Amino acid sequence: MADLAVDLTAPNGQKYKLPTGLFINNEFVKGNGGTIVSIDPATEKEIVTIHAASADDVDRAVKAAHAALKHSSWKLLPPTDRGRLMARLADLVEEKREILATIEAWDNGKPYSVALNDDLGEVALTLRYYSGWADKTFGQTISTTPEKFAYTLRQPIGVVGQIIPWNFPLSMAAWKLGPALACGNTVVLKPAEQTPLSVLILAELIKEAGFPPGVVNIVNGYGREAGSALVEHPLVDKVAFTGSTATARQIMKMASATLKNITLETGGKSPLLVFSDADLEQAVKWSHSGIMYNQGQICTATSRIFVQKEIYNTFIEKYKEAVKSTSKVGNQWDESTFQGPQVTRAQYERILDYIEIGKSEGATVLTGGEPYREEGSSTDFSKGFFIAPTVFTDVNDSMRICQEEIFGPVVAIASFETEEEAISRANNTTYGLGAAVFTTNLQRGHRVAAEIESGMVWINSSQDSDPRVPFGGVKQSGIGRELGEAGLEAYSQIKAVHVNMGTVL
Ligand code: TXE
Repeated sequence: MADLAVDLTAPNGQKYKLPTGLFINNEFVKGNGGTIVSIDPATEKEIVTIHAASADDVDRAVKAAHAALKHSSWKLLPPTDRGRLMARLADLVEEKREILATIEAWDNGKPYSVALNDDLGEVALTLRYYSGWADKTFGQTISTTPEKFAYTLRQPIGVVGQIIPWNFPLSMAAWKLGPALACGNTVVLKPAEQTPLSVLILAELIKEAGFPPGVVNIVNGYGREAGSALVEHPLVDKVAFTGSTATARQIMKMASATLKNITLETGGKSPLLVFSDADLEQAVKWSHSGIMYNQGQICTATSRIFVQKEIYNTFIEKYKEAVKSTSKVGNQWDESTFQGPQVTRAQYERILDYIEIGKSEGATVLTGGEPYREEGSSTDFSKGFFIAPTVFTDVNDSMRICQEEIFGPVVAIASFETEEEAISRANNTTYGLGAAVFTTNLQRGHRVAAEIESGMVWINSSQDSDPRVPFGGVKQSGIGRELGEAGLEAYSQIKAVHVNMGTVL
């Protein structure tokens, strides 16, 4: 494959030129790690074939990032100007949001309107938020003795390797790039091989915004080759990863060889508790979108719902109605689509396997439970990775569908009697990413929020996320925090400088 750019016309009529190479030193270059074929998950047709990075290509990218770290055009750039570049990038993302959303929807399968309004909105907001932090991260002065004092400098960690998943490709890139650049690091980012396309346009915008060569390098490639090479590279000082818990474990092992700083955001099996005093309409609405949004491919998806016994039957009835009225399945371009195809055949099959596991474990399928098919729709369902939104009832907590992350439009609903029982069952998981509680009792809301073992809790909502608010997990859902002021700590290190003003020993 020789071409480094191709002309594409998306199903919604948008035309654009897509770079297909690796972005190193602000140039697109060929990759030597084979190719990646990008597939439209609604039609299973090829969109385009792009370059993949070999370990040697990753080495080139890391060396470019290392050189940029030392180069005065980045190292000596006043922090305010660093922030200005980031704000410019946010502006460019907004200008190009229709193209970016088109590519995101085509490559990932999410509805175009969701990509445009939610994903692209979040990308610009996150970059702009962190642009404001660039000149507001300071050290401290610490008095020690009358003749001595110390001060701290907040310095970048260095070259950062960032590995992102396919469920929110551009948002994940912004979550990772924002704090890293605000703190003055340089970056090699590896997108997921399932969704490699939209970040290629982001790369063009990074250059257009004026970032010096080597500050951001983007290498598409496979996890086992390009991903491992990035994690193992001795010049990479930090690795930030979002993906599966299994891969996170491998990354921790690889990173231990050179004792790299790491942050990990992994899987979840987040609980959502509905108490009998809850606003039922609200609880149904949020608990539906909390798992069904983004085709259920959300790390914080509230995939286990616990409903207090007194209202369980009414809740189930209303939930079924909500799925019927809201979860409209279709292709990315139909404006009425709520749920598009799953991202890949592998994910589609994995979810269908879990549905079969749930049935064989004895759970009841309230609705769904199979691939989605519909006659006479504007979407052709003879192809594509469409799954009927699936609700399991009559579950018990030890079932695999209640313990393992399914990462699809599949939810398990159980009942509980007391607050104590609800908390203990919510915490009965190796994960600890998100949790939600629905109640109109103020004390109970805060009491449960404090007791749940998770990095984030929503009271009377689900999936709220904001660049100003820290995001991350406890237990096997991750290490460290992204977003907010906490996100800066993951990308800067403190140097202590001791000063002696006196002359005696
Ligand atoms: O994840 P992987 P997969 C969960 C979800 C999903 C499951 C499998 O349950 O069904 O993981 O998804 C890179 N060294 N989540 O297989 O493998 C890979 O190239 C370095 C939850 O897609 O973890 C990609 O860029 N990197 C999640 C990234 O890791 C490696 C989002 C994620 O891929 C690597 C995605 C290696 N050895 C999946 N192997 C969330 N937390 O949001 C792979 N990669």
